[in-house]
Amino acid sequence: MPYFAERFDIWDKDTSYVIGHQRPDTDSIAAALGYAWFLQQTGRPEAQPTRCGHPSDQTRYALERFNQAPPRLLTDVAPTFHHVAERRPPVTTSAPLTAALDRLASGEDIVPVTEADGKVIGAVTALGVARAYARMMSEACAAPLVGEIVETVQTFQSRAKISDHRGTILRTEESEFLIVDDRGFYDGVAVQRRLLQPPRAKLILVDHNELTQAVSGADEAEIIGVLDHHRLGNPPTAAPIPFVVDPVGSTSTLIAEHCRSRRLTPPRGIAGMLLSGILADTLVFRSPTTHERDFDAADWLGGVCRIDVLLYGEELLRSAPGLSARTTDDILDGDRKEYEMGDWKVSIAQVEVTGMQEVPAQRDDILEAMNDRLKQESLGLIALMITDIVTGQSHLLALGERSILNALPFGRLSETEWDLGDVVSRKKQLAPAVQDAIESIL
Ligand SMILES: [Mn+2]
Repeated sequence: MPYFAERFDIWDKDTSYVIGHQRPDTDSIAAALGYAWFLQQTGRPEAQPTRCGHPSDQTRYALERFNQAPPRLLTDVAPTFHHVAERRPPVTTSAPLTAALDRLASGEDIVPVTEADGKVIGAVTALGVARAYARMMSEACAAPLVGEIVETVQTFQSRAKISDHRGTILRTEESEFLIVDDRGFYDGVAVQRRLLQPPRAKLILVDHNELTQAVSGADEAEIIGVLDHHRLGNPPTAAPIPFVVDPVGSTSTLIAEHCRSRRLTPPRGIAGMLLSGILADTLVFRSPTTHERDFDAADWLGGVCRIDVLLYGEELLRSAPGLSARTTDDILDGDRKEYEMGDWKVSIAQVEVTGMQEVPAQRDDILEAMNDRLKQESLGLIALMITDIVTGQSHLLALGERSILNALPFGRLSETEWDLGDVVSRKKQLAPAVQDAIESIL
């Protein structure tokens, strides 16, 4: 499974990352690929598609169908020590002391010292030199090598987040620190003044605009653009940014429209992914979130990639494996979103099935796992919306504050299950209904 052979990657300050929400769905992945392509064509060559979670089975089906690699994984965008490391050349332990003295004299507080292979030993400091000089005077010995006067100085790991160490950085007397990688090899020197104002990752959010749904560390990044179709919950920005939130059926629709208005035809793979994003988010136009513009965009994209839109749509929806083939964690966390409603944190997961008969065998396990998350995440409500994509009907499993559960405006089937009828959209139908229920009991 090549998608999971992933390693931690540090962000680069010269790249603009086009990134979807956590636990990405097909629209979120498609939008990252499609919008990064669009930006690259329109004067932002530094735009790069990214994701902050694993592609779902459905998304992987679409990626394979259109021969596309998933966007690059970026799990955290907080500034790290690596981002401020100045690559001053180190001196080795066997070098004469004069190699370090000139550098101290020219204003460096610490001169990094490594073994010949680059492993960090410490640093030459003015204090270390003074001590060595005093010893030389009293014992009349020869001028020492660097290795004989090296001092231990405050050292940080390249990948550590600066924000996790702000207290130490502020309290310490020193103003320069050594930065080493996981294996202890030299990465650079960090200066306090730079640490207090590190560079920030540039993010263009697609398919979401709330920080609670964004990649970890987004609160320390610079949001330079938003393209979305969800409710507003965005953070304030320091400068004005391009910000598009348009209530159509998918973010992919907005990207297709951007391309058309600039007379740009995406390559077949990108067009196919954008089409997949529209079909997945609108449940092949059955969701009430569907807009006339989604049909138009899908029609155009279908032409670009020469595919029967409706036929492919059904194929895509059915590509998700049944409940029994999935783990409880995957069912619950595969597509779960968190909201602030009233004074409560509310988490709503969504899963698609091809028949409600799949539910009973899984119900107890799912409820138990929901109960764990309810406690661990201090939620007021956790809910799983189960949508039958064949009939367009949904059920809801929910646990949480009794007052919220009692206020839910749906037919209650049991203590923990509701019949939602033809409600199929979390965004347009379920989440607003839950929000109203919570406001009604405040
Ligand atoms: Mn979407």
